[in-house]
Amino acid sequence: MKILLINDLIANVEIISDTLKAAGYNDLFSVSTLDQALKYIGTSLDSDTPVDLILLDLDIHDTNGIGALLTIKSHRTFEDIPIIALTANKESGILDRAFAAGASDYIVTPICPIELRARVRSALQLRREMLKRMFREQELEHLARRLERMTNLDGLTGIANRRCFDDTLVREWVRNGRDDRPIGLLMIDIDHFKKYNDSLGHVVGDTCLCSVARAIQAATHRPGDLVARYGGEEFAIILPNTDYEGACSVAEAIHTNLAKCNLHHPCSHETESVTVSIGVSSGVPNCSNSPEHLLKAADNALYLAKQSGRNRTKS
Ligand code: GH3
Ligand code: MG
Ligand code: MG
Ligand code: MG
Repeated sequence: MKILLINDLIANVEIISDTLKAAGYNDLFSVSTLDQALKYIGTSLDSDTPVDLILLDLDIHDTNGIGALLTIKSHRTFEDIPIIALTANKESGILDRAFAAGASDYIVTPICPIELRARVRSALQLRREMLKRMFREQELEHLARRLERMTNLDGLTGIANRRCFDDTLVREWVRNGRDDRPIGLLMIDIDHFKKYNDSLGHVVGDTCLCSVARAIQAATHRPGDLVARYGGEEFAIILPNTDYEGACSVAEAIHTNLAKCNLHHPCSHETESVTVSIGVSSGVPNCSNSPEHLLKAADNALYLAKQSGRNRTKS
């Protein structure tokens, strides 16, 4: 653990260094002015191991000790670093002001080595516990973010999963219904994907699913649009505040993007590349319809697109 000593009395510096080094605290850095201290703090802000404890002499001659304390504590990275205040005069009310300014402990000079060791040990112990707690909190935040991703994203393609789709559809249904706005819905299914897998294998099939997901994603532009993997080789898009015409233009963009990708399909006689069929529906949410109606309409349209030759959009 790193200790910074801010003190301009050579005698004190020597006794503190000797005592702490004898106690095994070897990472000790000593400065004699606040400017030097701030410079040191500034450089250790960039380092992995910033200061863990500051010993600050309040009677330092070039500055007011309480002001120095406040200046150090005003650095955001250093607000959590314990500061032990040193003073020759504990009767003057300076200790009250030191604690109010953020000191965590004090030592009256001349220094008693036994007291110094005990107070430093205790301050560093608290610092260690605080670092452990901070680390655990960071771990927990990291886990919470991972869990959130796992709950809402599809593991293969990285786009939203079915659960996220279902939740979003209900939310958008309520929101767009309140504003009397239409929701557009697209159901997208890869054509002859079973044959693709059968001839190229599942691993290549998985890669293809990722490429198709990207091509679909690239066809949407508004922040509220949600592209999801609905299941197997089916995708779905929720387009808030979008009518039939708008939804059909997104479908067209998907066909165009996929054609540009030109993913070779060994068993597709018509295009020789991977294509999709798309069903489109759109409607203003009201009490005589439901998200299920909208889904059913898009699904029926998708069936029609398959029946009438695939690689096309029906609504
Ligand atoms: P259609 O044009 O009528 O949609 O024909 P299709 O072959 O695409 O439809 P079908 O429902 O018969 O087959 C879907 C195939 O999608 C079956 C399965 O091999 C493949 N599939 C589903 N999920 C995955 C997956 O996660 N990875 C891979 N590689 N293939 C998948
Ligand atoms: Mg399918
Ligand atoms: Mg099918
Ligand atoms: Mg299919």
